[in-house]
Amino acid sequence: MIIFFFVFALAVFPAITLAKSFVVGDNGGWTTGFDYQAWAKGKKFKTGDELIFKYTKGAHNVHKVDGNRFQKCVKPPLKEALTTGNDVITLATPGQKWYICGVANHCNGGQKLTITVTGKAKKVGKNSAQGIVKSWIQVFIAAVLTTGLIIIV
Ligand SMILES: [Cu+2]
Repeated sequence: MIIFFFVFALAVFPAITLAKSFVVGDNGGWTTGFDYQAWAKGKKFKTGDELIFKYTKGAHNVHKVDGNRFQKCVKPPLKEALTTGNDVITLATPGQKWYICGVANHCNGGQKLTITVTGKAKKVGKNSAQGIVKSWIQVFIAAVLTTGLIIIV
């Protein structure tokens, strides 16, 4: 019962809805031979959300590109690539975004993703712990609401 109220309280508090993190390709990760447009289909990307590109370091990388480079798989200089194997990109502004892998011919092989981000532009906090703090506040408020509901009932 308590858990039910807790979940209910979380659900009815949209004002502080958490930003979402999307692991690109889910368990498949960022790799070749994967249909990223199919993966993105039906997902709602909002400003403040994160994309996480997971891959074996060295096997792939991530370039944020424009639509033209995306179409033609034109790689930017390697030094501009994200290469950690666990690259987190915060979607700070609305609009269409394009990402490609710059390793070998992977982009031509389909390792590319385009998404459309909705929402208002957000200042990306320099402190990445901000999101975690926010989530704890949400849990706290949910807990308070839950307690309140239990007392009322
Ligand atoms: Cu690749």
